[in-house]
Amino acid sequence: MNISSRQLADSLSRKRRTLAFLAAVAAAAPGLVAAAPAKTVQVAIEKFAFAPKEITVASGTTIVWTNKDDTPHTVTSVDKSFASKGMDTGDVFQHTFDVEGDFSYLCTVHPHMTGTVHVRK
Ligand SMILES: [Cu+2]
Repeated sequence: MNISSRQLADSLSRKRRTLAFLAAVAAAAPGLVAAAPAKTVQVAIEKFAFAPKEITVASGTTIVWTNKDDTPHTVTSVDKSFASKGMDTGDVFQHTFDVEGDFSYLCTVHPHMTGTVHVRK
């Protein structure tokens, strides 16, 4: 495609006006333009349990699990949407929840260890 310098100049001018407009909107109402900063929430794996066992987060939140036991554990969702490898002491696993819903997970080494992440708007 061949773009004339005139078209290019028009296009750049439009982009500048758009940017100026967005900057003005951002200054007036930052919440409308900038998404809320991504949030991170910690869940401990401790004494053969997930703590907290149930958690409710906003969509877009990243949950970070940390194994605080001296025993290997996993974080494995029942619907297979996320799964850690075997986690040794101090290992972390993280997953970002973009889709609303209720996500049950367990430790595949100790299936009685269960947890649920509730993701809401
Ligand atoms: Cu386990």
